[in-house]
Amino acid sequence: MPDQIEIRIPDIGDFEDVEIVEILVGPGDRVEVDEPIISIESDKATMEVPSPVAGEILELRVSLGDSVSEGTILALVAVEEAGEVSPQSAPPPEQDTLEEESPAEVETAEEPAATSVVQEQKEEGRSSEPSVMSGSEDTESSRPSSDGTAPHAGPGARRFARELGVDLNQASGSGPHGRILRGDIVTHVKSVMPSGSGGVSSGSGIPTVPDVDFSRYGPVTEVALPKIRRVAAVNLSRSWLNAPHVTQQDEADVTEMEKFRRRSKDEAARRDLKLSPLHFVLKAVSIALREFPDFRSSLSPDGEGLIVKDYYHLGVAVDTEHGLVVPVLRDVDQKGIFQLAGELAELAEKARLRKLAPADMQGAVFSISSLGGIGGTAFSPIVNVPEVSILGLSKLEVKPRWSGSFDLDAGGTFEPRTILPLSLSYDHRVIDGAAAARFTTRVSQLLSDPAYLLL
Ligand code: CAO
Repeated sequence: MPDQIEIRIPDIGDFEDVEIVEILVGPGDRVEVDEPIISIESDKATMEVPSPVAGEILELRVSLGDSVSEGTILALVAVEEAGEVSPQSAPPPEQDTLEEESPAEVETAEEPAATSVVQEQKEEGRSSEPSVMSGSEDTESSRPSSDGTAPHAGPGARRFARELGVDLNQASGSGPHGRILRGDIVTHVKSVMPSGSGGVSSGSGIPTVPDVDFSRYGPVTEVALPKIRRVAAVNLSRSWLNAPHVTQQDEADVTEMEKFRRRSKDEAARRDLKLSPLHFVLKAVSIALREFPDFRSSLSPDGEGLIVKDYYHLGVAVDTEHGLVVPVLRDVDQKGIFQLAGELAELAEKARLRKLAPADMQGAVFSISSLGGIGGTAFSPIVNVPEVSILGLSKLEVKPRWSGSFDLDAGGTFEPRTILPLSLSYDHRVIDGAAAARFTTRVSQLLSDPAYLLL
C-alpha cells in the first residue's frame, strides 16, 4: 500500500487568502514531481502550486474559487516516489515583468517540471498590457468552460493567449492532463486563420495594441477624433493589411515643365486658376495608365484575376482640417490641364467645406497624393485598396545633373535641373517591381517635356 500524503500550499511569501483560479488535476490523475496542480491568483500575481511528489491524486480538498494560504491542504496523494513534502520546500517564486517577456518564464510555464512556482506579476491599477489592465481580460482566458472546468494552462500560456486574443476554451491541450501549452495556442491560431491563397480578404488574429494609461507618466489631454479621421483610419488599416506594399522612388526632371508652368502663369490667372506641378502629373499619369493597364486594375474578389478598368478617374488626396479625403477627378484622359486645375480646385474647396457627396469620392482607378506644397523628399503613400497603386509627389528641388554619360572620361558638365520626387506605392500581388520602375520611368519621361502631354 503506497504512502498517502497531503499536499499543502507551500510558503508563498506574503500572500494570504489567495483565490484558486485553476484546478489542474482531478482524482485518479497521476502527477509528477513539480507538476502544477492548482493556480492561485492574488491582485498582484498568478502562480502555480506544484506537487512535491509523484503519485496518484486520491482526493481534492479544495474547489475553484476557494481562498487559500500557506499550509492549506490541497489534495491527498498516494505517493509513488517521495519528494520533499515540506511547505517550505518550494523555491522562491520566479517573477516575470510585464515590460519584457522572459523566454525562461514561458518555457517554465510550458514545462512545469523545471520550476515549482511561476509567478506572473501584475502592476497596481492599469498596466502597460491589456491583459492585466482590467480583471476582465484575465477572467476571459481562465474562465471555466461550459462544463465548469477551467481551461488547463499555465500563466505563461494564459498570458500568451491573452496577447493573441485567444479564448483558451477553444484550444486543445497536448500537455499532461490536456494542459494547454504555448504551442497549442499557436496551432489554434493557425487553424482559425484564413488559408491565405492570395485572395483579397484580410488576415485576422492581429495582436491588439496595449491599452496604456499614459497619465501614469505625465499630464495628458484626450481629444475626440473627427469622423473623417476615424473612417480614414479604418480604410487605411484595411488597405495596409490587405495589400503587400512596396514603394518605388524616382526623380523626374521637370525643368522644362516648370518653365512652361511659369510661362502659363498669366494665362492661368486670367482663368482665375493657379497651376501646380500636380496638374501636369495628373495628365501624365492618365497617359501612362493607358499604356500600363495593370495599374488601373483591381484584384477580383476571389484573388484569381484582375478587373481592368477602361476609364481614367483619378483620386487626389486632399488635406482638410477634419482629416484626409480623396475626391475623384473623372475622365482625366479627356481633359486639358486648365480644366483639371479648375475641377481639382472645386473638389478641394468642397472637401474643405465638407460638402463632398459620396459620389465625388467614388470610382477612382488610381490615386495621387501630393505633399509637394508642404515639403519632404520622399514618402510611402498607402494604396487606396482595391486600387493597386498610388503616386506620391514630394517637393521640387533644384539638383545638379551630369550632362554626359557614365563614361566620365568622355566629358560632361553638372547642370542645375528641377527635380520632382516621385514615390509610387503598389500592391505587390498585382504589380511587379520591374513594372513599377517602368511606370515611374514613363511618367518621368512624360513630365520631362510638356509637349508629351499634348500627344
Ligand atoms: N514642389 C514644390 N512646390 C509645390 C509642389 C511641389 N511638388 N506642389 C505644389 N507646390 C506649390 C504650388 O505651386 C503652390 O505654390 P504657390 O502658392 O506659389 O502657387 C503651393 O505649393 C501650394 O500648392 P497646393 O498644395 O495648394 O496645390 P496642389 O495643386 O499642389 O495640391 C491639394 C492640391 C489639394 C492636393 C493639396 O492642397 C493637398 O491637400 N495636399 C495634401 C495631400 C495630402 O495630405 N496627402 C497625404 C496623404 S497620405 O498619403
